[in-house]
Amino acid sequence: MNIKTVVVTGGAGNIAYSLVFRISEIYGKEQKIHLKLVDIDSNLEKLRGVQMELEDCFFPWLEKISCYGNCKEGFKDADIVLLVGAKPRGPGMERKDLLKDNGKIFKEQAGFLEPKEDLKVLVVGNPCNTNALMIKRYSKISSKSVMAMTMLDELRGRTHLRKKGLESSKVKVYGNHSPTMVVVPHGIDDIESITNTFMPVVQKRGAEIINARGASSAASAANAIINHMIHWLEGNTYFSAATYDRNDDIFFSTYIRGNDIDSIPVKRAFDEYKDIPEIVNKLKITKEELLKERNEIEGL
Ligand code: NAX
Repeated sequence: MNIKTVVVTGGAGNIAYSLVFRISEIYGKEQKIHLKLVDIDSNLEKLRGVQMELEDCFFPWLEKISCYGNCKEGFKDADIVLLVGAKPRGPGMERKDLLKDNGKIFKEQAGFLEPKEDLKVLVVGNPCNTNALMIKRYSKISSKSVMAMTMLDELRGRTHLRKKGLESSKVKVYGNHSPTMVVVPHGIDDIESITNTFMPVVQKRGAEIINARGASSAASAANAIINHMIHWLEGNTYFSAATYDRNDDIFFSTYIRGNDIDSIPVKRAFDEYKDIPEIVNKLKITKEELLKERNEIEGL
């Protein structure tokens, strides 16, 4: 029997709690799955709670479920690795400290990833672009097996347009998954409203949800992970994701075709908007931010 092994780190966290019960949507309900949940040792008991709930759902696709307090065992035989777990930014913590703490976590995790044909590793834990760079640098897997997630930003953009009665099947996200991200709806020419209204709405949506809900996006993030993985596996649809740029040595979000990961997303983005200075300036800012993040994790 063909069983796919799907690993979710941060398995005891908020996003995972919305994600794991929907994980069969990635491959379709016919596919049997061995689900491996990974978290830090001190959360093993919580992981077991999630395991019990999954078992009680009596899902036909759930062949096996295992819990781990380390990635060494957790990553074995993986077909898909969803790197959701990360250290959160605590009160008074600076972004550069967050970068370093998570840089170390992702560097360690990278060492446990085993190369496998068609392995797909999605980095969700923030700062996701730079964490993805750590995975690329310190693992033996192909850079084409690693992406960082900006799908939630794309879906947020499409939602905003729909509310305004504007249909756009593509909302392109460029650069870093941070407030500098550049978000452009395809086929809409009003640059002023894109830069002054549309982009800030998407950029601030995460903070708006925290203010309203008292907690960060979880179910919508889980939904974006599933969307991303379906697109990636299908290989023939266009979607937003951060991929490795071999020239600038950063993970830069762009709009890509599933399997056509060309390793120069920065150049493609600048080429696409070369006649629109407002967008080019914003692309420069988000690229600079990624280069700065890259410098901050040097030597970890
Ligand atoms: P939670 O704090 O609820 O859960 C994180 C879990 O990760 C915890 O259970 C923690 O113990 C675990 N963890 C920490 N270090 C670990 C390690 N070394 N190995 C395994 N597990 C580890 O956060 P949650 O709300 O689930 O968010 C998870 C991450 O997603 C955060 O970094 C968050 O910023 C990021 N997000 C990324 C998004 C994106 O679009 N890329 C959107 C949603 C979200 O903000």
